[in-house]
This record gives sequence, C-alpha cells and structure tokens, in this order.
Amino acid sequence: MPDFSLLAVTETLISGEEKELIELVKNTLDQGIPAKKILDEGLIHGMDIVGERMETGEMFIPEVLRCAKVMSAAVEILKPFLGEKDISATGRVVIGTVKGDLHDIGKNLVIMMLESAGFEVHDLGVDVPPDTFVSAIKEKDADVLALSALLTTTTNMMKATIDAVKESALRDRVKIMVGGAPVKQEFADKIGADGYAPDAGSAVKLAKTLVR
Ligand code: B1M
Repeated sequence: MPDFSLLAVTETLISGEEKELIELVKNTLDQGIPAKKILDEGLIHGMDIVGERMETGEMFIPEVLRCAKVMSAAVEILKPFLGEKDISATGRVVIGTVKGDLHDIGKNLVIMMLESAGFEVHDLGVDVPPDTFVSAIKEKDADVLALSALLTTTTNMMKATIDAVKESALRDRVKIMVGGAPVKQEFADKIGADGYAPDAGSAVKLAKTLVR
C-alpha cells in the first residue's frame, strides 16, 4: 500500500510550493516517518520525476529551478535528522566550468539536481584551469569529475583537463562526465570522457551509473 504522506511530499515538491512542502515535511516527521525515507521516497523521488519531465520538455528551466529551490529548503528541515552519510551516500562530485568560460547557469542547475539526488558536490566555479580540477579531485577524493562548457572555443579545455588528469595518474580513480550546449556524445568519446549528458536531469542519471 502506498504511503500517502510521501506521495503528498513528492507531489508538493513537483508543484514547487515551498510553504506547503515545509509544513508537509514537518508533519511527516511528526508522524514518525524517518527523515531518510522522506528524503529518498518523497523528495528525491520527486526530483527524479522533475528530471524526467525536463528531458521530455514537459517542464521548463524556471519550473525546474523552483523545484530545486524548494527541495533545498525541505532538505534543510531534514538535515538535523539525517546522518552525514545519509546525505552524501550517492557519491562525491567535483564540478566546474572549464578555463576561459564564464557561463554557470546550466552548471548550477546540474549542481542543484545532483545535490537533490544525494550527491556531495564541490563547485569550483567558472574559468577553472586544469590543474585546479586535478588538485580538487585529490583533495575531495572525488568519484566523479564534471566539466561544463558553453562556448565552442572552450570545449578544447575539456580535453586539456582530461589530459591533465591522465598525466596526474588519477584517471583510474575518477569518472569524468562532460556537458554544455556545444558538447555532443561524439566529442565526449573523442576526448576520452566516460560520459556525456545533454541536460541536468540526464546528468543525474549519468552520474548515478558512473558511481555504480
Ligand atoms: Co554567452 N554565449 N557569451 N553569455 N550566452 C552563449 C552560450 C551563445 C550560444 C550565445 C549565442 O551566440 N547565441 C554564445 C556561444 C556560441 C558558441 O561558442 N557556440 C555565447 C557567447 C559567444 C558569449 C560571449 C563570447 C559573448 C561576447 O562577449 N562576445 C561571452 C563569453 C564570456 C566567457 O564565457 N568567456 C558570453 C557571455 C555571457 C554572459 C556572461 C553575458 C552570460 C553568462 C552568465 C552566466 O552564466 N552567469 C551569457 C549567457 C546568459 C548566454 C546564453 C544567452 C544563455 C546560457 C544559459 O545560461 N542557458 C547563451 C545562449 C543560449 O544558450 N541560448 C549564450 C540556460 C542554461 C540552463 O542552459 O547552460 O545550456 P545551458 O545548460 C544546460 C545544458 O547545456 C546542460 O544542462 C543545463 C541544463 O539543462 N549542461 C550540462 C550544462 N553544463 C553541463 C554539464 C554536465 C551535463 C550537462 O555535466 C558535467
């Protein structure tokens, strides 16, 4: 039998109503439902549906951003009741926009979706040189390196970054995914990435398969 409180959490998250969602999450906790269950079966399940709707064009960027924002607010309510490992159980991601590129709206959306799916994400920002990515992989013990680029001219920095990771002998330890409007699967294969995702929803799916 479905748990109607968790179904309501999922539906309210998708509707993007922050006040309602906060109230509902508090009530669900009061009913004795464990925070981890609310996170996995209510909120993350909701964000999975949002990701699918984004891929099929049923939901647009502003709606997705709104869901990601209310998700973050709901996670703040749950945090005191979650163990550290409950939050970062999915995997550790180091992400940034490559050197020479200042576009970050898409990357930030990918971050929100990854965090909503339970990943621990370390954002290096924009205009990130290859060496900085390499240091962060070591420092954060990353499972996944995620590279974003929006300019055709900066996609070559994705290759330079992957080459730097190879030279540092960390390549066997980390999976690399790439994305951004000018990037295609063929290009990802050519530069030796482990995967390419066309949008934030599929970036989450890809990251999950890479850490499996
Ligand atoms: Co610029 N810009 N821009 N810009 N800008 C584009 C990208 C451009 C396509 C516009 C155009 O000419 N039609 C064009 C690039 C052409 C090309 O090379 N192919 C362009 C240009 C030329 C430039 C400048 C060179 C302009 C100039 O100064 N002459 C300059 C370069 C600056 C630099 O980076 N060095 C420049 C500057 C800027 C602003 C600073 C003004 C601003 C960026 C602000 C910011 O990001 N904080 C800006 C903007 C806003 C855009 C457009 C209008 C919008 C980009 C955006 O945020 N889209 C863009 C035109 C367009 O895309 N229609 C354009 C929304 C966002 C949600 O989508 O980023 O594609 P997107 O992310 C998607 C996917 O790509 C994917 O998931 C996201 C969500 O679904 N994704 C990943 C992204 N990263 C991923 C990583 C993954 C997986 C998926 O895994 C790791």
